Amino acid sequence: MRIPLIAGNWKMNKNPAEADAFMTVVADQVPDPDQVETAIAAPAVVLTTMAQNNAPDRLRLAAENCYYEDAGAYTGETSPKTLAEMGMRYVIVGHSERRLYFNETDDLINRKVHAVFRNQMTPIVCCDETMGRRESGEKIHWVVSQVTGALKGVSEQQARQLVIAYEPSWAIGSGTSASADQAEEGCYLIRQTVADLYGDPVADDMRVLYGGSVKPDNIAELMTKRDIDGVLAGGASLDAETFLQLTHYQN
Ligand code: G2H
Repeated sequence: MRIPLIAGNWKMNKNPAEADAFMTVVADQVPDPDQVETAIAAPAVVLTTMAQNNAPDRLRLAAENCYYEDAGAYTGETSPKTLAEMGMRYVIVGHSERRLYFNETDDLINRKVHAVFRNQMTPIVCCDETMGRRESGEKIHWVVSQVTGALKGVSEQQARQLVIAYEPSWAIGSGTSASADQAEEGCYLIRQTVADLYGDPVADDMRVLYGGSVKPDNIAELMTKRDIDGVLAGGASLDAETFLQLTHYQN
């Protein structure tokens, strides 16, 4: 059985004091991780404080990015080994903003996926899709090639633990989410791609999230879909009460 994962992605928002205030509100109120797992991805500089201060056991911490080497002369990069030592459970890899503004390629993303697994964390691999590609019918090829590229050399055992997020760029930060059916279509395509690569049992274990303008008023419908195992929420994860509403989508 796949445990739902409700993850927030703060992007480049919040300072350590704001992160502390958020944690104080949500610490005892997020669901039991055996029922619904919850995570917050924060900037590395903020994670340092969060990991030291009051990160509750039941809320997983996640990094928004990392480098693919563990240490060395890579000025300005974040070591996956250090993130693991700090207690990170997840690392977002290949978010569309990384692909768009920092020219991240499938090859780079694949190296990062290996680095995250090597350090016993779980990658949340993001897969995007532009409106142009959707309208021109290129969508399937585009999503399949991102998934295939990210998973090159990933073992069957690692693929089972993997999380992949389907995040159509036209829904990101726009305030307009994909419809539940459009989101399911993308998540289904990702699961089928993993099934083609590793077989149905692996694809059945792996979790697929939807991301793009998820809010308390659309999460419940998204979560009814067979291939949607959770969400990656940006804007709606910044306010503690709103994030809590997302995590309690079943109520
Ligand atoms: C997509 C999402 C979080 P938002 O980037 O990954 O952001 O929910 O603000 O669209």
